[in-house]
Amino acid sequence: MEQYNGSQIVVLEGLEAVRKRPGMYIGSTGPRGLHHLIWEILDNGIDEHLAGYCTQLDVTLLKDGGISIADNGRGVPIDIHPTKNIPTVRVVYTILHAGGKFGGSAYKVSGGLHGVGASVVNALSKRMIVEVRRDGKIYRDEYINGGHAITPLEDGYLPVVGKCNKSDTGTKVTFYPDETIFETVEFKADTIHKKLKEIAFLNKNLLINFNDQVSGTSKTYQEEFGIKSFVSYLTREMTVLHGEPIYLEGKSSDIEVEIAFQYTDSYSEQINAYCNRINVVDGGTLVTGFKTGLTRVINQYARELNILKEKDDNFDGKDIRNGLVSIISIKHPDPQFEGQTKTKLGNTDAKSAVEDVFTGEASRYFDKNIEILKTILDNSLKSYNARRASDKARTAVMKQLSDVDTRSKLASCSSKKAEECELYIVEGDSAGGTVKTARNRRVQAVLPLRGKILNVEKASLEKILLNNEIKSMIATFGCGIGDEFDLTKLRYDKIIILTDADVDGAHISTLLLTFFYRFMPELILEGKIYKGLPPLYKVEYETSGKGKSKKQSEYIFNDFELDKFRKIPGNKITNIQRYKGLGEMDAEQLWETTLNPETRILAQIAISDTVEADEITATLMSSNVPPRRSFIMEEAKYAKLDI
Ligand code: 0RA
Repeated sequence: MEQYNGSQIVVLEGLEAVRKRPGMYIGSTGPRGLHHLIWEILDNGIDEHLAGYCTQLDVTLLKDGGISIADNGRGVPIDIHPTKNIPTVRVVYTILHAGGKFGGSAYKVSGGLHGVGASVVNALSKRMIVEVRRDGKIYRDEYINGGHAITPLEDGYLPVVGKCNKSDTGTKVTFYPDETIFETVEFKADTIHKKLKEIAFLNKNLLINFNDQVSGTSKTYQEEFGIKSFVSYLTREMTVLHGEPIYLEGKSSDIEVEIAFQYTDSYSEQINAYCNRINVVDGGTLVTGFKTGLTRVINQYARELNILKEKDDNFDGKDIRNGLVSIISIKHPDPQFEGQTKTKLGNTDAKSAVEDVFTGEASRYFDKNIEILKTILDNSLKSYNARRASDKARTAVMKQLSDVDTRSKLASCSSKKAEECELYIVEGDSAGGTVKTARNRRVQAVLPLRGKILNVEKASLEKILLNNEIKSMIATFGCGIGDEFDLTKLRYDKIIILTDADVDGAHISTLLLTFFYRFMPELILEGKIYKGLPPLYKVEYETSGKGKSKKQSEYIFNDFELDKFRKIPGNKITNIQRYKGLGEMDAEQLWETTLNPETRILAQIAISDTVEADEITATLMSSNVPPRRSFIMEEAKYAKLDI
């Protein structure tokens, strides 16, 4: 192993900071953080593609737990770095780049967790290998234990390990995440597939090969029509109102804008925004620009064509966006990402750029495609009329909400301090009854729901607001709905969904989550929604330590844990009871397993990606597709694992 020089000690101190507080750099050390490592390395290849030098990415999931990502770009420079005096490639992969990115790519970004740099991946890996192909030569550098270079340099340069064609250039990074840092180091092929598909949609024509050597399968992603195909993909299970998505593009003050959108018969709207290929989940200026442009253009046509009866009347933006599925993708030279999670675009020039491009290009498009314009106007008019009807319904509902009747099923808690109160939404009256007996009456309230709740994806707003289960939820939460939603008025710190661990229970919680996501998304975004995870088994067993055997019992929450339990030496299992539903537990058992904050398990519901979340709600909740159990729970964070 080579000697450390001064600059490398600094280097390692930098990477040591990453190892000490990985969460600060990659968000978490759970599966999400783990996969973030891949996205980080992929980003570099995508940057090279954006710069116009790379046409292909090859991702290989290796049998030994590693993953390699290769691009056919220019190859990371291997020359000696002017100030660090080591090969530039080693600088890239071992020096923590706070803020400014190496290479100065015009579109490199610092939004969200993106752009933290390849050195962060190295810091969190037990092994990393970088291979660069340039000038007909193959160079290789290897690092272990969080970024310690182990390849001896030859006269200061990296050794050449092979030859290649002069035109064959690129970079290949292989890494093995450190299992002392991550909760799990198992890459999920499914997660990678989804990401690669998204990357292909956002990077027209880029060829991406995914070779999964673990399962022995491979797949290629390439999208000739980019975000236009992305929209078609999102609407593939929906009823669309016009043939193909509308695709518009243009440039305004150095900002490249692409917009694709299509109307469907759904009652919700979907706007997925990307800045420099980064999903800005909370939208921001680029979304405002699109909304403003769309409202202006459609209202202008509505006036010209005398669509609205009253003279000075206008469509509401919401009327025009009803059933809309859209993608906005912009390329900004200096993006400002805002908000706690840095997932909102702040640049004011992005608003005017998107608005300008949309207004100009959409008018040009609609002048040539009158039929599609008429379809959109007709759809807006329907929502406009429905909105007027539902405004009346809403007023009526709001009046009713104060009636004792709609809230009679609620067993409230005595504390009125929202920050300590919890609301359990329980499937069925009978389980609800037991929870009422078992709970801590001071801070735990119970709202039993009768049977299935309405599928909001398939019902009009008017019908939704008249549904009894939904009315009692709105009344109980206290924070209103839709435009009038006010999180500060929420009466509970946690809203906990408690259903049986069977197909019906999964369906009910999916319907509830869909309702929250569509009408009170802040509840999910602010982490207020949880799922209670009741145990699946009660295991009675004897331990045979030192002659005496002791009878004991334990609750087990899933099959994986049961399997683990069976393998514990010395335990003799005498009985396994499988709980089919909450109703099989008595009050004491229910308290211990599902209500007691000390012993229960809650999964916090989160949304990581608006496209995925919207897509799942829209496609899986439509009537012809059976609901899938894994909805959103895949993103669940365990509030408490150590039981
Ligand atoms: C800056 C300059 C040059 C290449 C790159 C960055 C580069 C970085 C990465 C990271 C992963 N793949 C990459 N591919 C290229 C090249 C400058 C030149 O050749 O003149």
